[in-house]
Amino acid sequence: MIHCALPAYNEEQNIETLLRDICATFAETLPTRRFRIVVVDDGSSDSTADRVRDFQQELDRVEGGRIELVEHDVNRGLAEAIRTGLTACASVAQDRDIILTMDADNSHLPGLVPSMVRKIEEGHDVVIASRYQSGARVIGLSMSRRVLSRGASYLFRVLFPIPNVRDYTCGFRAYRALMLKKVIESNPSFFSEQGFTCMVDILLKLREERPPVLMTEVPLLLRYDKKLGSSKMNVGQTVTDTFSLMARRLLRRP
Ligand SMILES: Nc1nc2c(ncn2[C@@H]2O[C@H](COP(=O)(O)OP(=O)(O)OP(=O)(O)O)[C@@H](O)[C@H]2O)c(=O)[nH]1
Ligand SMILES: [Mg+2]
Repeated sequence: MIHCALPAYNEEQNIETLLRDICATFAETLPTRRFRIVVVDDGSSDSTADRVRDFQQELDRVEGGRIELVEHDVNRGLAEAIRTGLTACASVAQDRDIILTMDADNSHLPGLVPSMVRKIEEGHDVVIASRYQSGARVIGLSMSRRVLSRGASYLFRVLFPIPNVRDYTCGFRAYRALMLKKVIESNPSFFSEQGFTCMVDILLKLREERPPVLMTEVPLLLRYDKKLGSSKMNVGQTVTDTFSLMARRLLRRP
């Protein structure tokens, strides 16, 4: 089974399109795998949860898939939404399952999932949809955001090298369920980082695991132009948090 955790905060304009796209793509391209989508509505003040409930009823017609909605009563931020989503997936996943995360803003296309699944089947434990692999494309993202992301990628590669990994921050990933379940169970502080740096921190923690966690990447087509509504990311806060995380991890502080 494929479990897909979707953290969603005020995504009423995007979530239904994304869910429809995931269901159609998975049913067509991964017909032998059942799938389960866990939407974590992170205390949205818009109608994100209602949009998901509407679609849940429609999904009765799609074979092999189901959608679950977990609601935070107040907004707790991306890190807590990721924790809730990954924990919900890992707690029921079988060893041979695959656990995905994607942004719910429609900028990540589910058409990439079959090649990510294949990489896990080939033997990798983590597959990252990467903006920095040959063949990747980013459409619609501002130059300043591109420069910041590229700078972060460069610094993390120099300070915390991981074989085959160039994109430390992208939220579109696939994990081998067996590996993720073991790591979550054995490390009570696996989800310790708050803010948008939680995605990097997961990789930095997996980097420390022994035997080594095998990571690889596939080139991402980032369709930022398909995202409706404005960016909710606090860029200044994320830059500060990123430098703080780098310093703490270099000094081996929590
Ligand atoms: N911004 C934000 N996103 C959240 C929060 N909780 C969950 N999310 C979801 O986390 C995912 C990633 O957030 P995004 O805002 O898309 O982050 P990003 O892609 O780095 O930046 P933008 O797309 O420019 O906003 C999206 O699916 C959000 O809906 C939260 O508290 N704040
Ligand atoms: Mg986004």
